[in-house]
Amino acid sequence: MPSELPQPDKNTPVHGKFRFHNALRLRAFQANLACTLLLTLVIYLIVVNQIHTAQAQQADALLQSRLKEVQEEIQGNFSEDGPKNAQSSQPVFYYRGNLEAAKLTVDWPKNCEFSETDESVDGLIQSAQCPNGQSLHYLETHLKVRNQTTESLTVWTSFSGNNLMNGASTSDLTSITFLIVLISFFSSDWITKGLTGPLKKMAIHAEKISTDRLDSELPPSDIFELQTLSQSFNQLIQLTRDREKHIRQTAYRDNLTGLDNRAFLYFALLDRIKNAREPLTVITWGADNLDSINEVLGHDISDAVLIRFASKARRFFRHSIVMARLEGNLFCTVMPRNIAHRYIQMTPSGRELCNTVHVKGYTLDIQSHAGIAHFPQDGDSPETLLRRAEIARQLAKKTQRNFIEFERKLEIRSTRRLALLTELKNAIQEDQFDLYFQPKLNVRNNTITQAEVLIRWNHPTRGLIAPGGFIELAEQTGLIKDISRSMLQKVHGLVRQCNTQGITLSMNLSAIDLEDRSLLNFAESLEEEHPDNARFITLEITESASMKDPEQALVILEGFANLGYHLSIDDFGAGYSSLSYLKRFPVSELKIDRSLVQNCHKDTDSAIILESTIEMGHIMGLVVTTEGVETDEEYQQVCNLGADYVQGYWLSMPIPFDEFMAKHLLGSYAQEIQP
Ligand code: G
Ligand code: MN
Repeated sequence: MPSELPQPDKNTPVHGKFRFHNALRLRAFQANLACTLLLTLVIYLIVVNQIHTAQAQQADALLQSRLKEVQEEIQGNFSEDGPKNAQSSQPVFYYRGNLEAAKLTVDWPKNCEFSETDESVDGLIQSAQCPNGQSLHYLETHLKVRNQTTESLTVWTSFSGNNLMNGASTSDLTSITFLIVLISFFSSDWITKGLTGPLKKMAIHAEKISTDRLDSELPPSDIFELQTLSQSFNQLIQLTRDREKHIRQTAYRDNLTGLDNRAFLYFALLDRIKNAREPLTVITWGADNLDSINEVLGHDISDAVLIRFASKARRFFRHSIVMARLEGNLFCTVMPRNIAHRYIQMTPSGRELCNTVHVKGYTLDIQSHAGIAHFPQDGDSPETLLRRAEIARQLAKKTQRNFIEFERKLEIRSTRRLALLTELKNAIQEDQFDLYFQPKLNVRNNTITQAEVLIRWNHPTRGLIAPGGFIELAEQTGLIKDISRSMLQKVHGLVRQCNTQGITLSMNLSAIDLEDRSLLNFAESLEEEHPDNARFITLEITESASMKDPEQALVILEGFANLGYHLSIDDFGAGYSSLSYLKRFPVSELKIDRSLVQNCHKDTDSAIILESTIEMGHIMGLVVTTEGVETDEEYQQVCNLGADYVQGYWLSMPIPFDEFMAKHLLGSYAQEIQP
């Protein structure tokens, strides 16, 4: 499924990681450095202290042994500048005199600090702190010599003391610092990697997920916190996955029928077109009479019909790639062309789609017409293919064909129609319509007392356009209502003038005019302006128009009849008819279509049909007019078969009002004088 989500910038996460990695490393390095320094300091202090203690003990031992030596010496071989200890690397001095005197000798270290409270106790080692970190240990003792006199003896030694930096050279310090930095660096790197490794994995997965790969999950981690993070993240992914699934379902599925929807069809078609693996066929079709089902039986039934209709279609087009409801009652399928070809060959009748469905006790006949467009020949984008299939479908619907395959000329037609529609709207605004008049001959008394008012579009560039060229479009777009209104108004405006010449007028109504009360309401308003006019006007309703919704039509027609209008059934015999309904309409005239008049003088069957139709009209108490009489022979025949009125080119083409009035006044219709 193509995604419209913005793709993440490939560089961003890399930079992000890099920065994150370095920041973490710097922090770890700082922490490590501080810790290592502290640790080193503590160790250093302990070591120094231990060395010092050891040195002090050694110094004390030396002092004791020296003292012993000197004592033996004095008591034996006495010498004033007694020998110095030659065995030890550390010099031990003695002085035959008391401590105060010893301090004056050259060997006594200078500027040593003595504890004030210390008093020299006989034979007890004392200590003092001297400059350069030297420690001084000394003792003073009294001993009896041979002459039994008591002599003072002072023994002392000094050694490097507990001064921290004492003895440490610059190179030692540099090495230690370098070592500390090195240890800090590698340990921080190790820690950072331990953390960024799993984080990096997480980031890669997160990146995958952000590029619409919701199937991946974050890997488990040995680090507790990361494990928790990873679990939370996976829960989040699961949630997003569920939500996405739901969104996809609602975004790409038609809720009512369970088929795909337009968006899905669009994407799937686009995908197939991009890959261009095989020729495709797009088929659109509709449940065309659903509107009437909706109106008569309500939404519930029409929804149920759609569901049944959809499931039938799904079964029928089971080889389709996509099967979608585009909107309302419109469906579409996409399938490989060779398969579609088999369907088209196999089901030329298309009855499988136009079918009866049984819904909630109703048996309903669904009318359907299909439009077909092929990829690549008819277009290489979903929009074009759908539009062209739709153009073909519209034509199939209009011409009552089961299906039509798109052809170039259909589009030209539809473009022209679009242009015409704009022009038609304009024509209504500017009233570019002229009235033409076609007289009717009363064959019983050979007089002209009626004329049918016909509309012509006086197009600024295309010239006069007959109703066949625009009425259908006007009906499909509802513009016919405006046209009928203006016609009715114009006809009302002419009634008085025609009336003085003994002529009544008739005009055509459209099926659309019988669907709602708007024209009837307008007629009522005209009644106030032109009272009593209506009885000089006949409204012609085509048979099929009145049949579309006979009940509604009946209400409207009765409304017109009540206003005084005469009503007439137009084009009778041209299509499907229901006499039982016709009988219920308050009509007074039956106009028989040219298709029944044609050839009525040539073949017997036609004559029989025409005759019985005329007779039927008479039986129903209607005045019968035969339309489209073009030749003398036809005229003779319709007269023989009992028609009351004759209309057609034989008598006159539709002509402009002035010409019509002039001819009427002069009585110059050649045919009028004929028997
Ligand atoms: O449906 P209705 O009868 O209102 O149709 C009238 C149309 O029939 C007008 O457009 C008119 O031009 C056309 N028409 C009138 N008389 C004849 C005729 O004798 N032959 C043919 N072919 N058309 C006619
Ligand atoms: Mn007519």
